[in-house]
Amino acid sequence: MEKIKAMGMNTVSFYSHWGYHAPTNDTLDFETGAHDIGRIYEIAKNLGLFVHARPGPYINAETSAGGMPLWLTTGEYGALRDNATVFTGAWRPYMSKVEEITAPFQVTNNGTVILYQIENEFPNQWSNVEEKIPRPVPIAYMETLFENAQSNGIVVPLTHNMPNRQAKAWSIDYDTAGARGNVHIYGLDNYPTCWSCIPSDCSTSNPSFTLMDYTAHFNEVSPKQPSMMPEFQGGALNPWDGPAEGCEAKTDESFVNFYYRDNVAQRVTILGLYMIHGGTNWGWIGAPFVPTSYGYSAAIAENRTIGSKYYEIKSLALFTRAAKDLTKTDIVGNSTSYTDNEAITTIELRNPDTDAGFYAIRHTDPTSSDEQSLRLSVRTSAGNFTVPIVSGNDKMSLNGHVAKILVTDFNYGRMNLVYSTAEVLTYGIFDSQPILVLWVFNGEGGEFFIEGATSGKVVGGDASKVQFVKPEKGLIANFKDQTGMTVVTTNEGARVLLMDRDTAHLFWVPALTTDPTVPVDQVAFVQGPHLVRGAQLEGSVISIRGDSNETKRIEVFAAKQAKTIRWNGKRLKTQRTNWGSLTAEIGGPEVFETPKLGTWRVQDSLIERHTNYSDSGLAWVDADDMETSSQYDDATKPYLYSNQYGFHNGVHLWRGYFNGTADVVYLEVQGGIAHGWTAWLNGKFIGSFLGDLSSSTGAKEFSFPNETVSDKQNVLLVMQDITGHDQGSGSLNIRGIVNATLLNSESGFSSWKVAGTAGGATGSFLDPVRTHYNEGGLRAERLGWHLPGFDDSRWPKKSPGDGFTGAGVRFYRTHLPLDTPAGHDVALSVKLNFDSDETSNSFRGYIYINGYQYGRYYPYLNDAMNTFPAPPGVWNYNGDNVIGLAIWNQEEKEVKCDLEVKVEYVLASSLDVKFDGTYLRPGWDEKRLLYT
Ligand code: IPT
Repeated sequence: MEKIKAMGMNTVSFYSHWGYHAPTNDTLDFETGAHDIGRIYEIAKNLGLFVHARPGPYINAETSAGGMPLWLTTGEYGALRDNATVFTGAWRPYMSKVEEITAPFQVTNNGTVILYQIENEFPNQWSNVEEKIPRPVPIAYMETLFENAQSNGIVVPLTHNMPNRQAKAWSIDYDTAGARGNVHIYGLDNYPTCWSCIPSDCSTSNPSFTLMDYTAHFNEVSPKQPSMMPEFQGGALNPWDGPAEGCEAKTDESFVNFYYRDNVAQRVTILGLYMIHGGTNWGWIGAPFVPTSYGYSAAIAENRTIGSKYYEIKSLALFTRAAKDLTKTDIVGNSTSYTDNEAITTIELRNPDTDAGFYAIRHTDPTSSDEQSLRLSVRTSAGNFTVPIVSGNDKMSLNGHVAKILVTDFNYGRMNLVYSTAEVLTYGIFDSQPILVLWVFNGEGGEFFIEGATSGKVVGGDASKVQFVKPEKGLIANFKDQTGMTVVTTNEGARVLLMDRDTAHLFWVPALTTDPTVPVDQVAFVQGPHLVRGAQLEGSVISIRGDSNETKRIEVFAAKQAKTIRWNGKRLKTQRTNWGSLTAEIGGPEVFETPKLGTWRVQDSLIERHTNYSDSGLAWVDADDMETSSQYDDATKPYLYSNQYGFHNGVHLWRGYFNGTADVVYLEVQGGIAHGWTAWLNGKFIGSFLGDLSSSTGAKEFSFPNETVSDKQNVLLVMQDITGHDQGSGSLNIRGIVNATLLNSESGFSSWKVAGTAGGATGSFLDPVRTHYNEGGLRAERLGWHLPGFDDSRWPKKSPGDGFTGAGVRFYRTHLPLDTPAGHDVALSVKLNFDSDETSNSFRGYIYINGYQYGRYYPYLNDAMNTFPAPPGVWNYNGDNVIGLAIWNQEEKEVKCDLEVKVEYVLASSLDVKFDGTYLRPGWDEKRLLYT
């Protein structure tokens, strides 16, 4: 969140996940571990960020059943996202609780929550959109959600987000039919290059850099509301078959530069980026969720790295934060006739109150990245100009997939920038004197006109590149070939900083206040560091917090009272420049290498396959339901649907008994896209379904090998893993065994038992902190071998790299002692390595870090997606870490797999990753022993 603030953003949005807070239909947890959403509001408030809360009840978000608790998926609650009493009764306690927690944090209570979204991409208001024929049930559902929020004290605007431009739902302006169900602010989501890393996942895919007409859409659907895009593409989810490195290339710094400027040009005044940080929960429609993630190629990467994409968004966000006139504009023109170059199109926005102008220029063919040069005709208070006007100098250029927003009559403090061919980065006011910051692409030049100034001087940088001209109403400065920073002063004491893109990327504007609107006289400017997280001015000391990746000089602009720079708590030898800024050298990070992993120990994690194993313990329940509430009732009986037995996540074990011989078993198992299963008869491996990227069901027929069938009692063990429930209308698709049929058997299966997440059958899960999503019914999980504090001292010493032969599951455990250098942020991930020439890829690996399941590795389906970062708090940087690895060999061949802890980055930082996060990592306890 500090990184979001440092980017220039004024708001953070988060989804709250119903299923995470409601493990059963009569529990709600907003307290344990990381469940307290009130903390998000407090942190946002302390950082100076508004919050757009998006609690669902449905959220999508690549999560299992789109965030619906999995106890809803049995069919007992009828259709989801419906207005029937049974479904309303299910969501009301959760939504009410979120609202109760949120209400005191609203901006109206001096808090931080400014918008509140109900539902998510729920397009069902109209059965006929153009004729506005309403659909009563979804409308009643939306109305109930709306009333619930208001009756619980939510007074900030209620919002919604639509997935496309066709459905036009829930806008009070569009609803001239009086259909009801509308929210206060209509929203439209859009992902121009597809929301998936694999473009064929999207039904329509446009050539790169195609644009859409949002203006016309908002004019039609929500003309009296702010034009809001709650989700605009910030990256792309990465499905099971995606590239390991993600899709940053298609949503890179050019993408964000170009598209986000277009959003501004189309008068989008509420713009949310999905996502700004993090990973996607593996996969998409068909099988989204497992409790692990893979990068979304977001500006703040899953491993918390920031780079050029982050910096490029910052350049625009700092501008929009300072350009208050942008919040109220009309589009007064859109054509190619603004410039002397047909290949360039300009949109002109004007603030009707101040007459400030904003000219957004881009290639007329948006897919073009040719270098174009141009002069632009602007209308200003000082007259009409075609700029740049200084003759003999370069024209403006537009080079690559980029756009520019150029201002006229831009007020900065008491000064007026009549026009500028360089983009405004920001401005600030220090001791009543403004500093304006302008930037151009590396090596480009620019020209700007300051009203009322009569002379100017280059006080820092190369004076020979700057030329001054004095028209009647002020001063024009024209500069060439910008590299680094140039400082210009005018006779009135105002300063202008000119910089190239690289310099702008490392230019920060930390706020000296927690007011999210960041008044321009309450900022500092800092150029140089990798990241500036915050600043404070106290007496003569300007204290700056941030991250450093190298030893370098930084430059700080602050009020004159500041004489010394303190960087991350350390006073620096500070000098003052001729132009009034302060400079000092900051240090780089220390070298840090991960310590060696401790001894690995191993245990068999699948003794349940053997005939002499007793399944009479608490872990198991009889799977004997002859009826189901599911609409999918066409299955062999008893119903082997895991959710109706209280088991929802991860590995499920099914034990089916039959008497006397049989030849063949036919099994149809449903676990979601990329799921797999393996079967053993009387302890002997009979076969596996290794997984499929296009089907959530795996059907197989296996003949029983000679001498595996007894003429007395036989037990078949089927182990399956669940990759999540489908999203949207697919949420009710069942998980479990759809068909289990014996051929040439006298009596067929006589009975079944099932084991899943410990405690599931009785509705009392054992790990409220990490939650039921974190663990399935693997022996290692039920018995808590993945948890810190479990005693493995009597286990044999063997590492996953030693390998093993035979279908089964081994659980490996080791320790990583960490003591990272104080004052550093260290990002760590776990990586699995194996050599496909040497060993089988028919295995599934589950990674646990201090009990958190942080990765699933399915090399048979994608062996490249093998790196799984985890955040501080999951890692303990100040002591022992327990790493667990379950290897499920799906065939008899040998599997071998090494685990490595990787340092993603080491930065000198103010972030305290060594905070005490013990509460997030509860240890093993004896209750686990009951689930043997
Ligand atoms: C949009 C969802 O609202 C969001 O939850 C997430 O799933 C996102 O997609 C993709 O990452 S829906 C989109 C297909 C328009």
